[in-house]
Amino acid sequence: MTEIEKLVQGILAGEKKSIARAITIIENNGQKAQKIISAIYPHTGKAYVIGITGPAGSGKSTLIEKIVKKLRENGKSVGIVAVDPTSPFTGGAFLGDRIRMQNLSLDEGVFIRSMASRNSLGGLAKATKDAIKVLDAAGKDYIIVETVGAGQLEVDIVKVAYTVIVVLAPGFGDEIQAIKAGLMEIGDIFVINKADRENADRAVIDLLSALELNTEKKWKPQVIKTIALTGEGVDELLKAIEEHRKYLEAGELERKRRKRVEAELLEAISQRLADTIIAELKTEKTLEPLIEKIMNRESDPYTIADILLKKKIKLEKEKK
Ligand SMILES: Nc1nc2c(ncn2[C@@H]2O[C@H](COP(=O)(O)OP(=O)(O)O)[C@@H](O)[C@H]2O)c(=O)[nH]1
Ligand SMILES: [Mg+2]
Repeated sequence: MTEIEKLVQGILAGEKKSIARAITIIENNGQKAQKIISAIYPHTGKAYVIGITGPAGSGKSTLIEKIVKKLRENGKSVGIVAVDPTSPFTGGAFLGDRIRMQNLSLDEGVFIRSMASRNSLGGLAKATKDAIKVLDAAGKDYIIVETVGAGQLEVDIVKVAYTVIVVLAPGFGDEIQAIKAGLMEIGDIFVINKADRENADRAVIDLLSALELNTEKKWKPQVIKTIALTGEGVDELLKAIEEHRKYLEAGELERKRRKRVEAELLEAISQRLADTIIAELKTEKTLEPLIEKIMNRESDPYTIADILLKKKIKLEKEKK
């Protein structure tokens, strides 16, 4: 058995060590990574992916801990992917928070992983998607992806989820921040966490009125109050997740999946094509003269790209 075959067997058996190693290989994104994805792909498509986003400090990680506990009580296995360097899941938070999270990871039915942000942004998004595939193949019933909702990348990442939960805390102008970060459009469920604070009701009202503007959606986003510290409201949140899931499963889910497969395929094609042409240019040392040509205004980047593409297609035809 090859090293990869062994690893894949470990993943399919749900072994933590194999899952962890596979995700590390995926982060480095080489030939091996592709082999792993190809081997596990037939075993994916079963997990339910939940995205949790929102401003830093709104209580996402704390809430996830409580959600996972409930899911475990119901006998469900869970994978957590945190795309957040300050997450207590990864050691970036206060000691107390961190210890609670680490207790979770001692549970055989829970796998926690943070994605390294040394990757390029595009690379990070791809690695996150592939890590989800590994956890899916490993048989996790639920996969929770935590991102700090701060920009386009986070919005992109959270789009891998079927149900997107936006977590806000009252009193910090989070609603405004959420609108700025484009979170209002992507949330299926909105949580006002830290409801132990007095201005929580005000935040709910503000949020509801902000959501009113967004009436095109067929699914009416729900707003739920929680106190992640004590677990209050978490049952309601889980209920809302299941409701949204049922709504999706009545038709929308298949369409969502198809659109994502299409996007992923197109991205893979353009990436491969670009990689191939660029690699050839570099080995043939023809890149420099082309840059020179553009610098001299004898041509432009788009024209050169077209010429290279045509040349490539012609070469492939001649090969046949
Ligand atoms: N008062 C209060 N504090 C909370 C609540 N939920 C989380 N926190 C605290 O808020 C801080 C940030 O929480 P964390 O889960 O790390 O937020 P994240 O950055 O969104 O993941 C931590 O110190 C938590 O203990 C809550 O419901 N009420
Ligand atoms: Mg966090």
